[in-house]
Amino acid sequence: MSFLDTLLRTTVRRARRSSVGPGADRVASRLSLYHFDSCPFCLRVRRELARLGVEVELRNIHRDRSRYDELVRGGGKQQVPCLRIENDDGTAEWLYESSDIISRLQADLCSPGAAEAV
Ligand SMILES: N[C@@H](CCC(=O)N[C@@H](CS)C(=O)NCC(=O)O)C(=O)O
Repeated sequence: MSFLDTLLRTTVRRARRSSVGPGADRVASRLSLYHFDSCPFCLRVRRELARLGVEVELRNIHRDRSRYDELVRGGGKQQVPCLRIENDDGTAEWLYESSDIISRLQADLCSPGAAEAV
C-alpha cells in the first residue's frame, strides 16, 4: 500500500471515529457479531460498524460450524445477524434483529457517557 493510501485510510477512519465515544474500543471488545456474507440484514449491521469505525469480532456461521452451534445454543435460534454482548460477570446477552442491533451499537458506542459507563 502506498503512503497516500495509508494516509487516506487513516484520515477516513479518524473522521468516522469522531462520532464514537472515548470508551468505544473497550465496549467493542466485548461484542461479537454472528453473521454470514450474503445476508442483507448482516450487511446493514456490518455497514454501520464500518461507519462507526469500530472493530467487532465477526463470527461467520457458514464458514465455521462451531460458531453456528454457539449461536443456536447461546441465543436460542439460528437467525442472523445476532450481536453477542459479554457482560463483566461473564454472562452474555444475545441480541437479534438488525434494527435493534444498530440502535444498540449507536447507543453504546456513540454516547461518550454510555461508552464510559459500560
Ligand atoms: N428481521 C430480521 C431478519 C433476519 C433474517 O431474516 N435473517 C436470515 C438470513 S438473511 C436468517 O437468519 N434466516 C434464518 C432463520 O430465520 O431461521 C433482521 O432484521 O435481522
